[in-house]
Formats: sequence, C-alpha cells, structure tokens
Amino acid sequence: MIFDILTIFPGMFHGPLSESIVGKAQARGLVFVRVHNLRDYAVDRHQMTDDRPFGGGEGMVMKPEPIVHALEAIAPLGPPPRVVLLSPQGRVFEQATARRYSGLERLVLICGRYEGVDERVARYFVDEEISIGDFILTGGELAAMVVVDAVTRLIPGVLGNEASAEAESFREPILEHPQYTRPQEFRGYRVPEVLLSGDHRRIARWRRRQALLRTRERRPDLFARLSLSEEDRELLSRPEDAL
Ligand code: JA5
Repeated sequence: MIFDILTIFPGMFHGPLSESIVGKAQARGLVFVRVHNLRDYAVDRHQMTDDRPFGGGEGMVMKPEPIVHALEAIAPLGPPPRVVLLSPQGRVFEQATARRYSGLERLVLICGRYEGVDERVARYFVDEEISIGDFILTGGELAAMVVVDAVTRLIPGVLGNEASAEAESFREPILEHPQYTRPQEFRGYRVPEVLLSGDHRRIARWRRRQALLRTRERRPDLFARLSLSEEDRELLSRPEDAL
C-alpha cells in the first residue's frame, strides 16, 4: 500500500509514522508513506500556497495550483490512486472507511490548512472528502496520520494476525469490558474480586454486564442499536453482587 501525502508541513509526519506499528510496516515494505511538500509545487516566485477568499471574509484559502500540480507530478509514481481530501466538511471516516481503503493499492491524502481548500479542487480533482470527527484541527495533517494508522493496521501481515482485522467487521458494536492486570492492589485500589475467582462463567457474565453498562452510559447511540438477549436484560436489571 502506498500513501502519498500532500502537505505544507512535511516535517509533522517524520516522527509519528516512523514509530510503532506503522514504522515497522514501512521497514518491512508492507506500506510506503511518501510525504510531498506542496510548497515545491507552487507557481509563483514566493511559493504561495494560500490566498484571500473571493467574496471577502476571514482568513485564507488554499490555492488550487500547488495541489493540482502536485497531483499531476506524483500520478506516474505508482498505480492510479484514490484521492482523498481531509477537511471538516467531509463525510465522517469510520472503521468501514478504513477497511475499504485497506484494499486499495494507493491512496493520496491532501491535508488542508487555513479556512479551507478552493472548492474546485474538492469538486473536480478529489474522489472523496473526509473528516475524522466533529472537531476542528489546525490542519488536515493529524487527520491524515490517523487515517494512515487506522488503514495500515488492517493490511495483511502488519499485525501478524490476518483473521483479527477481518473479525472486527463482524464484532458486535459495543464497548469493551474493563481490563485489569497486576498488582492485585494498587495505591489501595483493588482489582474486582470476581476476576480473581477462577469462575469463568461468572467472569464472563460480569464482563458482559460491564460492557453493556458502559455502552449505555458512554455511547447511547450504540446502545440503542444493540439487540439485547434475554440474559443481557437480566444482567442489566440485576445488582452486581447477584451475578
Ligand atoms: C483541516 C483550519 O477531520 C479532518 C480535518 C481536516 C482539517 C481540519 S479537521 N481542520 C482543518 C483546517 O483548519 O485547516
């Protein structure tokens, strides 16, 4: 998988994508992340990548020429890519999007800055516009890194467990139960007794109840769509010590 990233801040990518799983995937030749400086494709002698908005208003807009020249320059450097623009105006990126991208040979990620990108780029030179969530960043760079990370871990061979990435798509949309490890007591806080009991049926029921409770509390949107079994309803209606 080849990622081509278009940005005016190429330095932002050097640390995060050389570390951890993405770094290892690059070292193993499973993914290639190439970062291109949009300033190198600017058309004027000041290498301007932004300009004032037609119609007036606050801030600056990214000029179309550097982006489109960069797209044309990198086009021959691999198979035909899918071209994605990161912006707060995009459709929300979710796990299904990551799964779809992981099947591609090549993805171009354009990082917007300032108040936005000239709309002609979004309309005529981009395949899709995506957002990583309902919050505003100072630019698309961190969002592009999120996309690279989420997609890379789904590429066969990267995690070493092909089956687990596949299994994620069939998993129930519910939050995970809480996890604990040693020591049994930390600063006076004890691990729930049930997890030390060795009673695997009881542990499974406790975990299911915790997962349901925290999903109801933290993600009512997910909880509303769960189809609860008879046992689930019973777990939720029962006090914890009656499990
Ligand atoms: C670009 C001044 O979620 C994806 C995002 C891309 C992007 C965001 S959030 N903000 C900006 C930006 O803000 O240029």
